[in-house]
Amino acid sequence: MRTVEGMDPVNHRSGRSPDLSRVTVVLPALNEAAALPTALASYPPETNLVVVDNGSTDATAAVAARLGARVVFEPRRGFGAACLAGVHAAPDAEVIAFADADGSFDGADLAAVAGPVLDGTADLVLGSRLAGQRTPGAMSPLAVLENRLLACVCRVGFGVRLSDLGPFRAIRRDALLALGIRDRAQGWPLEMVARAARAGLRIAEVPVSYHPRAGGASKVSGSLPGTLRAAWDMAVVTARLALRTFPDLRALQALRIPGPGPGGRRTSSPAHGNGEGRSPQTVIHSPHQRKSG
Ligand SMILES: Nc1nc2c(ncn2[C@@H]2O[C@H](COP(=O)(O)OP(=O)(O)OP(=O)(O)O)[C@@H](O)[C@H]2O)c(=O)[nH]1
Ligand SMILES: [Mg+2]
Repeated sequence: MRTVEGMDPVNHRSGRSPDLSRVTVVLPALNEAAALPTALASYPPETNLVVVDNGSTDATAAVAARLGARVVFEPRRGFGAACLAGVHAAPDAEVIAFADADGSFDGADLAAVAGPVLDGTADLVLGSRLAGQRTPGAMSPLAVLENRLLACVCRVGFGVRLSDLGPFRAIRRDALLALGIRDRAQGWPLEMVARAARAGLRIAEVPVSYHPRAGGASKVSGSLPGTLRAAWDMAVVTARLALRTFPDLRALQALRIPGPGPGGRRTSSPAHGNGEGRSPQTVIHSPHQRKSG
């Protein structure tokens, strides 16, 4: 596993296979009827899949339901609104993973992404497309550049060293909700990482494979309006987080987050780590033995 800020590598693959029935995968989907069959087919059968639709005009919901996923409708528009609706729809999930619904990720990578969160060796794991195997053409040179820039923003602004701000990621549900992410649009993924860093969560990345979307049209980096909108949303999030304190992060004190044991240390930024969050001795605690989300 590739890690940040000197966290010791954790080879969760050498242990037992993670119990993926404890994971709910939230897949935000906007007009993804054509891609969903590929997107959903690759997940291990024990995985709980929640497809969140907030505004599709095609058969996204019907296709997702036919393929056995739970379908959640969210009336508010926006990528972040969809992600949050999926989290709220899975109250018993221990770990939430997020992935795109366009078939660009391989569900077989879920064990690598969720495994370190399930076994308690990381708090937030991001799948890095730039560190993993990419089908030629899966990411345009512009998308690669955008993600390198975002990785740079994470390093300089929030003290997190990443190769890619990937959307395929996993985090404990209680920790995620305690972060109090406010953005409801394309700034959601960046705000998650920024707030996790400020809260001192252990952030890690693992390589994941990445393919061109399996069908349908791009909403974000494959279209100019989508790219500009996402860039704006992320700029707003960055500015807001840079200017504001994080009073809501005190909610994390109610959780017990693991301290820097032999498995590694947290990724709080020396430049920004102002002690918000919780005391160094706290540990994550696992109220849920089994999800049903
Ligand atoms: N529910 C919902 N899903 C969204 C929204 N915007 C984007 N998505 C989904 O978010 C995921 C990422 O969007 P994509 O269009 O694949 O963006 P991208 O990966 O940058 O672009 P591609 O190169 O075409 O894959 C897909 O599953 C979309 O359907 C939204 O407003 N609501
Ligand atoms: Mg995509």
